[in-house]
Amino acid sequence: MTILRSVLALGVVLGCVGAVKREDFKTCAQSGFCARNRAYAELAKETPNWISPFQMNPSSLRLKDGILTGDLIDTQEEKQPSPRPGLAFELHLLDNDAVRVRITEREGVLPRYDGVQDTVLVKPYGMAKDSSYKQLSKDTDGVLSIQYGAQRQNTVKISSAPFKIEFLVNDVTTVVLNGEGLLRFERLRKKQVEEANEEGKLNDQEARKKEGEIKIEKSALELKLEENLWEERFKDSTDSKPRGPESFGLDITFSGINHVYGIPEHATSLSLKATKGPDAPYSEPYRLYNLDVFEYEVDNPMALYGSVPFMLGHSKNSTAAVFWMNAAETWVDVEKTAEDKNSGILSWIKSKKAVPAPSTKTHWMSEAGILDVFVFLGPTQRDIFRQYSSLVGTTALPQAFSIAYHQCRWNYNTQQDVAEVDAGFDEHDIPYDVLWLDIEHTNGKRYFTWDEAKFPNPTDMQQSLANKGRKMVTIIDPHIKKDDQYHVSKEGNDLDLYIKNKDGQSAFDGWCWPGSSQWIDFYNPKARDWWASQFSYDRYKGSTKTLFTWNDMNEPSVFSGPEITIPKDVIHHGNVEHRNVHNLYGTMFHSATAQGLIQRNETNQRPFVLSRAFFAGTQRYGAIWTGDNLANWEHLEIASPMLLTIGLSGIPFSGADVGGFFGNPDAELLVRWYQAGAFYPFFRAHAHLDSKRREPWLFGEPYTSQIREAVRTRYTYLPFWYTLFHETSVDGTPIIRPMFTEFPEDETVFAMDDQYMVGDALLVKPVTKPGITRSSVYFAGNEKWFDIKDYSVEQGPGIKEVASPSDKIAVYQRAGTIVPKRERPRRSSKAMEHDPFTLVIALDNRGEASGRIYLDDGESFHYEQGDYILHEFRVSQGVLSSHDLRTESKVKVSEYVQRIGALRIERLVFLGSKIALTKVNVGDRSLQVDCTHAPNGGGHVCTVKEPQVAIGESFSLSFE
Ligand code: NBV
Repeated sequence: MTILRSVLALGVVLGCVGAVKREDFKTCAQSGFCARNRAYAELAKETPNWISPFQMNPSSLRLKDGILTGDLIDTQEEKQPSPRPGLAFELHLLDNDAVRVRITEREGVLPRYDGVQDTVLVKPYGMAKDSSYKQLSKDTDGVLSIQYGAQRQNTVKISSAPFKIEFLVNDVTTVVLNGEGLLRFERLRKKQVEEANEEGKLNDQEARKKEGEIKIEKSALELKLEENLWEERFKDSTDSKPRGPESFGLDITFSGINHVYGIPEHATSLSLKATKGPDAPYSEPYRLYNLDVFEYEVDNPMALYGSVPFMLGHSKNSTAAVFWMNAAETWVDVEKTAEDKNSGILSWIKSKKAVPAPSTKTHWMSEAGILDVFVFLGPTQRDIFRQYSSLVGTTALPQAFSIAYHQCRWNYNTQQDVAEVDAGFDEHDIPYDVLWLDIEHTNGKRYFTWDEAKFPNPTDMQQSLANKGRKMVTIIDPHIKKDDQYHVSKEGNDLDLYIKNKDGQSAFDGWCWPGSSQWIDFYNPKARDWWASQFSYDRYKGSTKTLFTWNDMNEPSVFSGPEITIPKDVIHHGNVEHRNVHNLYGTMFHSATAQGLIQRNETNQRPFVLSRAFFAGTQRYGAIWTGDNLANWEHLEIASPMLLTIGLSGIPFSGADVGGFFGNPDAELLVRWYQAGAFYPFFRAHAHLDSKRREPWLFGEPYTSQIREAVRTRYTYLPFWYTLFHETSVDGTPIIRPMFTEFPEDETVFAMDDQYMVGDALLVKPVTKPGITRSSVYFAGNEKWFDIKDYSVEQGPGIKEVASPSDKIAVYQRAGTIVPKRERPRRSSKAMEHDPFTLVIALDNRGEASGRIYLDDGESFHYEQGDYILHEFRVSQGVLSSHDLRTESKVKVSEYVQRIGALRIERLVFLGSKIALTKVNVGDRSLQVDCTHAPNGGGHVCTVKEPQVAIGESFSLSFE
């Protein structure tokens, strides 16, 4: 087995570009619990008048302090000779209007794992106040309803027999749990008891059969429900499953909602495709199981490196979301349907709204843990992002440099190589902020070390980058080479910090880059602290404060493991089986690393850590990227929907390898990828070890200039990007947004994923096909859109063909917005920090516009104490005003930030003015204004130079 995996790894090293090895990864049919839960869904479908065997005992329901509790009875179980007790049900009404539903075993044979919440939820949430909800009725038929929400606009209705939960917004059914009756809950059981029972049952059955009592055999589907309950084999590995089957499943219907989004990571479209039903494009459910998938395939619901079990549904009339808080392997079926049992015909007649749109039925299946799901009813998407992120956390505000451009390659080989690449950027006048070193920089893949022959003086190397305001990132993976001479390995052993084999005693070892390796158990708090301490400057020799970190292979990737990952039956601290927490492993590693970077400094510096694996909550620790994509047009195309999906699922700081990781892009693809990447929240070029060198100048002209232009464009918009990062750090609003987030009522955009918005202001349509010089762009809204390069104007709504020659992609600023920029090209973002600003003011039809700027020192946590600048710009009735939005106005802003705030606005550009501006005044000073016509006759472009106002100053400027 090991040899086979090593051959595979060798294939990786040699960079053989082939296709994804589908056979390395399970299908639903090969994953015991998925097959059983799917068979149950099929049984439900095939059984006329199927009803869920679960019933809520109405007399058990109690509502107190925002928590409703009750007993859930499994009527099937009750028929068993020795039935297990019913399930415990809880419903929490939260103070942010979310509702949490928890179902678990009462008095189970073994405890079910319920620890995900401790890692994922930021803090204990507040419960809804007594005055904010009201129990409506407890009818004889066992229906209990509670009204809740800011305006009591929401209702949650719990039906008893069969058990189902409906969520209504203004009396319209929006989300339904168990409406299709697919709730299924496998109880933990003892193997010996089970076997004895089984034997007893068989003997009994045999005897009764002989007597002719049992005539009906089990159907094929019923038999499937009993398959693979214990030990399970896949290829050459066996999952011992010592606790037996413990999966559960539940259907969640988004009523009257035809589009659902989220549940990354998959290389699929933004609007999720059906996996079931007559015309379903996919036959496999979407899988959530963090895996290292070599050469992943586009348009496939296979699992990838990260998982976020968050799904958002949106229609013209409603928006709702669910967060399925479970870190075990999970599969989700999606089915689109014209009708559903719950679409609430009566409720829409009552609400006098349009006939409901088709619904989306989803079926969630998890291997272990407890059923724990949050339901968010908005009412708007912004509300949902706020509600969800208040539970799992918002994006940590990154260091300013990290949203600029990063140059990476597996590998920059020597210190000399680094110096030459660095100089190349200056020679070609291309800005960049960070140079990355991949695994070859280490001494034999021993992380926290350097290959001394190739990198004899890492400190000097970092210093010479730092002299130009640049940083360095080195890779640190979670597999630790087994080697007693290697201090990290030895300490890990001495302190007993590794993941254990299924016996819970010996350390697990497997095969990875360094050869035989062990994996740090990040579930052990001691291991996390120890790991964090490895980043101190005295331990990580050769590191300086401008060195940051890249966490790769943290799914974790184990070449010798089943599905290239760690076996599910290995044991973590506290006797937790890996199966329960698999999808969280990478995040725990990511968080311990971020902690290390914070605590290495006395001076309160923000960390920067890029991770490949992710889960809900990852945003609190750093950025992620979409892993090993391919240098082809399909992968460039799929990057937009992937990043949009990850972003709306709470992790906006993400990017895709620019240029494509495997293979060699031609110059056209590379340029187009830079143009797209300049509008990814995380903007990094990267390449495989065996790909040809492709630093931005290597293809010669005109490509070098085209790449320079793309990268410079990114730098001009850095103040705008940074402001968006601030916004998301406060309320979880995605940075790059699907069109439907900004235009929630325009059905044309609900499935649109080849163009998107950056914030609320910029519309971006990457070119993702070769040989294209025109793009067909959808301009939404009844508004104008201004080309960011030449200010030509397009009027929405409608599709227009616009020019996308080789030196640009379509990027437009939306009327009604004000975007802050810095327009002087420099070699790094640091070198721009004292530069003046430009405001681009795109007036809407009423002559109005608004926008913001957020600024701080770009490095420290002092902003948390109010050391920042936040100004809002607004144009109304011929007046441009700027006012302070800081809430902590009493807090003293540091001298440094005051200096930033005193930087001047050097230019105001007014777009969309119906008449040429003639007079512009600040107080009694009148300013010079120059107007020209926008190229395609879309109005005037008027520029005011040196208005003599500062970026952090409150001012008011009139124009006519
Ligand atoms: O460390 C080498 C690579 C890295 O360049 C890439 O970005 C990661 O996604 N790493 C995976 C391991 C090997 C990939 C074939």
